Amino acid sequence: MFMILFFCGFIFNLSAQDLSARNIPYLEKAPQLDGDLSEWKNLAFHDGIWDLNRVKESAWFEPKRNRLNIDSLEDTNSLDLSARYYIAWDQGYLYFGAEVQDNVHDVSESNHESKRWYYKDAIALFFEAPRDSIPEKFGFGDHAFCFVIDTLKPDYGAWWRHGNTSQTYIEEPLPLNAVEYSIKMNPWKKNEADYILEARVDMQATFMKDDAAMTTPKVGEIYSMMIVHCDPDGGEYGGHLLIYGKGDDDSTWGEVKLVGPKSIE
Ligand SMILES: [Ca+2]
Ligand SMILES: [Ca+2]
Ligand SMILES: [Ca+2]
Ligand SMILES: [Ca+2]
Repeated sequence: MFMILFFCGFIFNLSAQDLSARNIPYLEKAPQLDGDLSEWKNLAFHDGIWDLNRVKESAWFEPKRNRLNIDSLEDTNSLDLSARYYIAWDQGYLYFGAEVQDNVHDVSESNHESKRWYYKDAIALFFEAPRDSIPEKFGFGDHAFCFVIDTLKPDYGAWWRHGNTSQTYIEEPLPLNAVEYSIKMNPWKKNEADYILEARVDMQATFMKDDAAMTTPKVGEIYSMMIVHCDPDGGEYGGHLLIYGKGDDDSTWGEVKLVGPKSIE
């Protein structure tokens, strides 16, 4: 009996570890949003390089949604998409960074609509703040911050999909006072389609806008998070990597926890 309990406890511990919150560290010094992440990337949450092969090994992998396109004209031996993501916070902002190797830059499409960031090279951060146990699709508390990798920064370039108490899927540009970002193309002088995104989103102007109960973020708070990285490369809907979640249902998004500053050994 004792052995069975011990074994069950062991299995439970393993799965608890697997589901444990990813920690998002606090930044004591605000970064310069200049397309160079060096001053804060080691102080942020990051967990290595993501590409399709790694996503295929993940618990949330679904082949229909997670795929990359190799166009018939592309060199099939070349790298399609590989990225590192960095996330941090302070009292005012959530910070996002991404260092991306890409083979084809593609931010235009024939059926363009402002809300169609997912048909362009784009990185979207999906958050539920705070996390709850109710499965919702862009309901109250759900936010996607979507950055099209277009250095011209069109008005749809920083997009906000969210919900409130009466509506789901509200689609609008992030208000100018809620976002600041920079994109650096070809940062390593290796490939013109490579890029770095460095961005911040004002939490008061987004998470707290329609939620009277939402207070200034504090250490220990639990949110949900998913990253959606779009890479059409001349195709239609094209390539997508879904990381830490399975789609618009927020109950599939991974748990993240706001923590204090990270110490670097
Ligand atoms: Ca910087
Ligand atoms: Ca690509
Ligand atoms: Ca929910
Ligand atoms: Ca691309």
